[in-house]
Amino acid sequence: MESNDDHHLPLFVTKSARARIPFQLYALPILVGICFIFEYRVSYIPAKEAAGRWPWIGLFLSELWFSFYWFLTTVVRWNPIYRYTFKDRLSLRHEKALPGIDIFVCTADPMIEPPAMVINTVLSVMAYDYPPEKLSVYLSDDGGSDLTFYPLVEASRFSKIWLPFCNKFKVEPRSPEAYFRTAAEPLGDSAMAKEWSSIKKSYEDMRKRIETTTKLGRVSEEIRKEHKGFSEWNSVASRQDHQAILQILINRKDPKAVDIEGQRLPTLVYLAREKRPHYHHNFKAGAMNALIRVSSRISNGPIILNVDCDMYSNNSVAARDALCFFMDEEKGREIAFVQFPQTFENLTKNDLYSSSLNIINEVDFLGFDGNGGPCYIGSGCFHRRDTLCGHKYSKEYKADWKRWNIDRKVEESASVIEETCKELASCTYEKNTQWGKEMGLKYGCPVEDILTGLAIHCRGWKSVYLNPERKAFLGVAPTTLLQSLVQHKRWTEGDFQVFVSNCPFVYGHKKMPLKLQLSYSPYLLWPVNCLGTLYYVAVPPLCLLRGISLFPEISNPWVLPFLFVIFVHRAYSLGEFVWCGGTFGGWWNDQRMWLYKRISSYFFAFLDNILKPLGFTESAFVITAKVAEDDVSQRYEEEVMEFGASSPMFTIIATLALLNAFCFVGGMKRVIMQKDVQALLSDPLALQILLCGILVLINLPVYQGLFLRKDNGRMPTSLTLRSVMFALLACALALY
Ligand SMILES: *[C@@H]1O[C@H](CO)[C@@H](O)[C@H](O)[C@H]1NC(C)=O
Ligand SMILES: CC(=O)N[C@H]1CO[C@H](CO)[C@@H](O)[C@@H]1O
Repeated sequence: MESNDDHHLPLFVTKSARARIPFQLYALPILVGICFIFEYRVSYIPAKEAAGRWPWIGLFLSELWFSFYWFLTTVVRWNPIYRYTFKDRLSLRHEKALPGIDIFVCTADPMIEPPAMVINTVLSVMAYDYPPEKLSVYLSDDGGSDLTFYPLVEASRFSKIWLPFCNKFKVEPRSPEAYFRTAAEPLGDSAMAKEWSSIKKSYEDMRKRIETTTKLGRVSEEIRKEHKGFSEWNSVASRQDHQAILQILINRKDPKAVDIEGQRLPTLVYLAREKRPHYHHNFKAGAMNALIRVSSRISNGPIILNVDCDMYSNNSVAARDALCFFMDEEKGREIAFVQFPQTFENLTKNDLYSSSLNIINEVDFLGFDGNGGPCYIGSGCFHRRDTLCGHKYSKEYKADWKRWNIDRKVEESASVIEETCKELASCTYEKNTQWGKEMGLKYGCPVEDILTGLAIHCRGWKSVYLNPERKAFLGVAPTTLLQSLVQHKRWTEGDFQVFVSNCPFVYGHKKMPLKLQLSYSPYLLWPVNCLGTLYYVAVPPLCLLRGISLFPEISNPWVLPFLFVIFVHRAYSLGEFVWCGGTFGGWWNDQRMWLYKRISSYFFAFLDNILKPLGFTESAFVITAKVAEDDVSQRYEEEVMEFGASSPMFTIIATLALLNAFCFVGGMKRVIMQKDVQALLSDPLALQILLCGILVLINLPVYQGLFLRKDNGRMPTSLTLRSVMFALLACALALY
C-alpha cells in the first residue's frame, strides 16, 4: 500500500542530458573558428576592379547565413532534457479515476492509404492497456468511401477476438499485421498456441476480404447487407459532394458491446464529414475539428490522441505514459500536449533517403523540450481537449478529472446520437464561429499542426517530448527519392509560410520565452538554406574553372579556421549520428540527402512561398508511379537510389552534380601540371578543388543513375541530355 507520503512523489521526472557538456564544449571553439573566417573574409576582400569581388561577397553572405543558422540550431540543442514516467505510481493513485481518452485516426484516400493498414492502426489503439470503457476511437474518412467503412466494420468484429487475445497473453505490438509479422509462433499446445493459429487465420481471412474489396473498387451487394450503415452511400454523389456520415460501430454504453469473454469494448466511430463543392474543407485541420466536436457529444474524453493512419501504436502503455504528465499533481496542469517522436519501420540498414529523422528525434527535440516544449508534429500527440479548444493557461487552471466523468447521455441510443451529431460535422457549422481560428486546429496553412502548436504555446502552455526506448508509434517512410523530396517540400513550404505569417518573434513576443521562439526558427527557416547551399555548390566550382580563388591556399595560416570548422563540425555530426544508432554509411547518405533537400525541396518551397503572393500558381509535383511496384521496392531494399521520373528537382540535382564533375576535371588538370607538392600547397585554388572533389564523391549515385544504370530507376534519357546541356552551358559561360 502506498503511504500518504507517496502522494507527493511525482509521476514523472526530468533530467538534463549528460551529452550537453560535450556539445557545449564543441560549440565554443566552432564559434571562435567562425569569427576567424569572418575576419579573413573582411580583410582579404578582393579590390573593387578584381573579378573575384562579387563571388567573394556572395560567399561571405552564404557563410553569414550558415553561421546564423548554426547559431539557431545551437540554441535549440543547448540544454537537452530527458523525461521518465512512473506508470506504477499512476496506477496506484489513479487507476479508478483514469480520464477518458478519445483517439482520432485520420485517413483521406483508400487508394493511397490502404484500408488494411488503416484498420491495423485502429486495432492497435483499441487494444491499448487501458480501461476499455474509457477509450473511444474515431476514424475520420476524408475520402468519404465505403471502401474504408467496410474494413472498419470488419475491424469492429475482429476486435471482439483480438482484444481478449492481447489482454490474456500481453502480446506486443497490438497491430495484428505487425504482430503476426514479427512475433515467433508459440510452440507446443499451450493455450496460446491454439488461439494463436485460429486468430492468425481469422486475421488473414479478414485481410484478404478487405484487399479483394479494395482491389475491386466497390463493396459487393452481399457485404452491403451486413450493416445498415452502407445505405448511407446510396445518397453519396462523389467524394467532394456528400452528406455527413456518422456510424457508431461499437457503443461502449450498449450492454451488448462486449468481446467474446464478456469484457467491455471501446467505442468505435466512423465519421465522414459533410463535403460540398462550394465549401472549403480545410484538409486535415477541418477533419480534426469535426472530430473534436463530434467526439465531445459522444464520449467527451478530456484527453485526445491524434495518430496518422499509417502509424500504428507499438506500445500498448503509451497512453499511460502520456497521462503521467497530465495527471502529475504539481507540474501536470501547465502541460498542454505530450508529443511522441515519429519513427518508421520501413528503413533500410543505411537509410538511403535519410528518412529516420534520427537526429531530430534523438537530439534536437530533447533540446526543444528543454527550451519550453516541442512543437506539435501532427501525429503521435496527446492533447488536453481544453487547450485544443482554445483555453488560455492560467495559474488557477486545474484539470478536474471528475467533472469529465459525469455521463450526461447515459441512455441515449446510438441512432439518436448519430442524428444529433451530424449537424456538428456539416459544412455550415463553422460559419461565424471561432473554429479554425481560436478553437481547434488552425486553418489556412499546409502544416496546421505546427501553427496550432505555436498558438498553444502562445497561450502560455508548455508541452512535453517523450521518447521512450521502445518507440510508441511506427509509420511508413517514403521509399523513393522523389517521394522523400516532395514530402520535404510540402513540410518546409508550410513551415516557412508559418514563419512569414506568424513569425514566432512577433506572434510569440512576450507570450513565450525567447529561447522557445528561437527554437521554432530553425524548422520554420528550413527553406532559406537553399540560397546559401546553391551558391556554395555552384559558384566556387565555376570560379575554379575561371581561376578565381575564393579560399586561402593550404600553406596559408588562414586556412586553419576553415579546415577546423569543417572537420570538427562534420566529425561531431558523424559521432552524434553513430551514437544515435546510425552507421557510417547512413551518415554519408544523410549528408547527401541534406544536400539534395536543400538544392531541390527547399528551393522549390522557397520559390513557391515567394511566387504565390505574386499570383503565380504553385509548381506542381505529382508523383505518378510509372514503374512496377516490385522492382521499386527491390531497389529500395538494395539501397539503390530511385530516380526514374522526369522531375525538375532531379534536373537541378543532376546539373549541379555534372557541373562539379566538369570543374573537378578542370581542377585535376591543374594539379597534374604542378611541378611539386610545394607548388600544390601554395596553389590558391586547392581548397576549391577539394570542395569539388567532395561533391563529386557525394554525387556518385547520380552519375550512375545518369550514365551507367540500365534499370527502370535510372535517370530518364531526356533528363540526362538536358542536365548535360545545362552544365556545359554554365561552364562555357564561366570560361568565356
Ligand atoms: C516495437 O515493439 C517491439 C515489442 O513489441 C519491440 O521489440 C521493438 O523494438 C519496438 N520497435 C521499436 C522501433 O522500438
Ligand atoms: C510500402 C512499403 O515499402 N512497405 C514495406 C515495409 O516493410 C515491410 C517489411 O520490411 C514490407 O513488407 C512492406 O512491403
